[in-house]
Amino acid sequence: MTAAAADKEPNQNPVRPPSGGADFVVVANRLPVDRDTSGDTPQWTTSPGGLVTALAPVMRENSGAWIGWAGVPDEEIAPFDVDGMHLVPVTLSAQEIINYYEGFSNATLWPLYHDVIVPPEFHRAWWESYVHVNRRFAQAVALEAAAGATVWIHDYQLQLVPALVRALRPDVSIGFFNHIPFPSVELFAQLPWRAQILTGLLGADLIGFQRPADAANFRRAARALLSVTSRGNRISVPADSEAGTEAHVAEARAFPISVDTSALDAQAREPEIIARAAEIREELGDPELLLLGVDRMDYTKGIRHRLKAFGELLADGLLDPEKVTLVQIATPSRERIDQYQQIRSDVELSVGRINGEFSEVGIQPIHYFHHSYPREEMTALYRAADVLLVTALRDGMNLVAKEYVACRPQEDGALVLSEFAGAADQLTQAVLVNPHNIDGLKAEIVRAVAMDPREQRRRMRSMRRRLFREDVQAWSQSFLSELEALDADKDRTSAITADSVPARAIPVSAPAEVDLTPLVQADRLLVALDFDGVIAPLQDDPSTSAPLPESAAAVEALAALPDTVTGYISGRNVSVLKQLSTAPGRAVFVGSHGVEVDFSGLDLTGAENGTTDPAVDDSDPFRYSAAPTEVEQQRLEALDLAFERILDATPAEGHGELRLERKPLGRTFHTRGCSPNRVEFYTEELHRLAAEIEGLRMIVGHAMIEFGVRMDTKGNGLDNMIDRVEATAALYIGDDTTDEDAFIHLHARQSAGLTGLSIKVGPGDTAAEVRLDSPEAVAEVLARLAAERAAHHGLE
Ligand code: GDG
Repeated sequence: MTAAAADKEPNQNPVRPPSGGADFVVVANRLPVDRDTSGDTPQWTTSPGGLVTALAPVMRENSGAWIGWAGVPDEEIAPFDVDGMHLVPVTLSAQEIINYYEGFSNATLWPLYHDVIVPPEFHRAWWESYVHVNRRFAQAVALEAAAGATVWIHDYQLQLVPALVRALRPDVSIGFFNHIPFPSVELFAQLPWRAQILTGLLGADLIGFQRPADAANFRRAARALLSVTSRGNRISVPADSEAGTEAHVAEARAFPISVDTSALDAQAREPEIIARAAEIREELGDPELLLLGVDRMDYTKGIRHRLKAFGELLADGLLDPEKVTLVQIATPSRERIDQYQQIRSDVELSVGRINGEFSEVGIQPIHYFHHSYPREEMTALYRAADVLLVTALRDGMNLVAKEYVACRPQEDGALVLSEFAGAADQLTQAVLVNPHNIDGLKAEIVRAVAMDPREQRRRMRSMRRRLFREDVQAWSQSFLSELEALDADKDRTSAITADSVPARAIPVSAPAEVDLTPLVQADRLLVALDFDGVIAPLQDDPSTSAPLPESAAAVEALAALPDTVTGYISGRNVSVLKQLSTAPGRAVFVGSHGVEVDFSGLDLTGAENGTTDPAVDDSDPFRYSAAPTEVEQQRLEALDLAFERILDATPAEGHGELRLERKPLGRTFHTRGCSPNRVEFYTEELHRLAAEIEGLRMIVGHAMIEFGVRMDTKGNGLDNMIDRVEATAALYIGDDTTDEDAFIHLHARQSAGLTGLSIKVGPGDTAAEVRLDSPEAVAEVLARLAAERAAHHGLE
């Protein structure tokens, strides 16, 4: 496949496949487990890390799934559960590990994103593999995510996944977090596939970075290279007809990652850890001062610069090898990549030279370890060390620095920290260094080593306080709640109006022309209807609405048929809707634009037409939906107040007055009967209100504007109804702009295999398939459907 083909292909395949069961999906290159083959049968053990700690509770609460590579090439592994987490392996071939992982991810993107410390390599075969693997990850997400799920994609290996997921599953909420820096546009622009990467990322609703500077670099790159516009943190992403995505807003901002501070602090206080820390010092020959470096063996970590400074300090006599020891742990990493072999030999050469020069019998200035240790040993090392050296040349965050601070319950010790690590933004009380400046680095190491204990305590205390507040749990919570807020916002900013949906002008059909055959023959049919303007002609005073007798008869006939359920989906309250509608005992209801539901009609199969379940207390408006939360209640009160204010300010000229309808979870402002200048005034005021009160969902309809304090739409209501009824086919008829959402949802269900028909009543562009001109025409269609379906069941 050519690179160009790879760019275009992603979205041709599954269109909205049936959704799986996970409400929360984490996507990362690696699953958080390692295979332990030491026993007779291989076992999976969780690899402890900050990300797992932060996300495991969210995963358990939300029936979450984690999608990633299991670390074993060429092996198809079935999904499995470990520690209450559902893990879904994505298979990578040995060749893909070379091209996608070692190649494009770690020899193209990694160096490019870390300020080209080593030159990035650009190879088209690597890119193709990256596209391929990203697509496989996106498909796994599309199959695993439940309807409306939250999907959180991690890191530079998966930058195309957000847009691919958006195209496959427009219903899910998509977050992306970049763990490594995002380079300046001048460097990023080198990437031959820069536009594809930016477009991939912009598929997310929220794009998180470690530092504000990274987020700013990203926004600048998007503006400069894709010609998108941004305002503050928000980028307007245009629709992409090729990918099949609609226009949306993506927010790009910083969410600095952190560590599980309390857990590390608690571990560092355990007697075994304290004893082990003392033992480590003893085994090292009881140095007066213990310096520590902990890094993956990576050229970004500045290990060579650190060793150079340390070696020179020994040579200068500013550090005494008899008193000072440096422990350097460099855990093996990406060992098949040339640049990593190079850094390892450079480091080892340097360690060898320094030790060769300054060691005596019983004295060794550097203890170097090229292997990894259990977490307890790391904590003991942090607890044992007087000074931690973090000299990264570029680092997204650097968790080692934060772990050291968390592991110092006695508030002593000093942290030397590179200003090129993201952690420098939070750990401002560290001894900050520019590792490129070897003289400066040396001076700052001396300063840390000689720091007065009171000064150490003051700095350490302040850093710890911040880390307790800004721990990894706070990090994931703030990211996820921002993502959720954006989702809510989305509903509001896209207040459903006729011009904000992909609508078309379609001709009016005669009732007799509408093809009802698929519905007539369906195994289990849902007939879902809007009420006003569909079953009942519109009235100036909504309380006088009544169904047309022909419609009432047709709905009753339908409700009496086997495997046929009638339902109403309306902006009205469920309780009002029940009174006004026809066949209420058998029907199901979604009221207040999706917020309230009443499916009790489903329990009445076999009961007489029109009877109501005696157990149903219709006077309780919250019987089928939760009562407003405190925040929702405050918003309702704010709306009531605003209503008074608007009435007071109503201009004298004109006639008709704004009317308020109170609903359990919203307020509807009616302007029916008002003169045009008053309608204009009210509409303007109400739009202003939408911007003033947070968390409102605004729906603009015929002579009314509704504000919901809970987020839902007729589209969600219809989905809910289809699922509860277990329908194999659904008809939806609506007349209002609020019904467009239901039409769109029905289209999505049709793509996933449901038999469906959407009908719009009256003029205006619409996403529906068929247009009828009046409620009378609707009555005719419903009567035909009832008669033909009765005949199909042999019930004429
Ligand atoms: C990337 C970004 C960003 C190390 N050796 C051992 C061991 N470790 C643990 C450390 C720490 C983690 O590995 C390394 O995290 P860093 O943040 O320092 O660096 P990267 O691996 O480059 O991580 C980085 C991070 O993502 C998170 O967003 O901060 O900037 O480059 O937790 O303790 N752990 C154990 N034994 C070892 O020998 N158990």
